[in-house]
Amino acid sequence: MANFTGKARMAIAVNGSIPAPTLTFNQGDTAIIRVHNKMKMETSVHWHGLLLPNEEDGVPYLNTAPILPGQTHTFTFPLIQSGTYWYHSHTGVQEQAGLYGSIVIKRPEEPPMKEYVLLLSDWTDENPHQVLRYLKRGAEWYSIRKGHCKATAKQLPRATSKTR
Ligand SMILES: [Cu+2]
Repeated sequence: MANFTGKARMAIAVNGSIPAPTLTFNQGDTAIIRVHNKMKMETSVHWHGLLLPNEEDGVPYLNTAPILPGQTHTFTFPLIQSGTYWYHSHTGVQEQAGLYGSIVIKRPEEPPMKEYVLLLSDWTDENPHQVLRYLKRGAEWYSIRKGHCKATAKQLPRATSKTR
């Protein structure tokens, strides 16, 4: 359970953390990352923006097998670039539930200094599946609820936890 707004919601954390831990590497190193899936559903981790062998990219059913419940998957790839990137689940709405984090790859000549990663994300207390359903329906549900379309707002029920 996570609570960012005063309302607790089911979420997905990595090592107990949302966002997931910042992974720090040095350019030229080989990253070895073991993903233990302790959930009862499959998962995936995509290394967003990293240049790596196709089979390490982490997009399930496209270039990496999904990580099944209870399974451990080891990613191994050379770090040929530097900079700050992020990683996230590429399965369902797991990213929206909290499965994302940052990756920092330092240049070899970089002087040692204290650095901070600022990671911005959005959060909803609603079930992300519900959000996706409303968005896909093409209805102006979120505008209506915010009172941007006053005429129809009265006719529609408010989304509550009961509608999940
Ligand atoms: Cu991505």
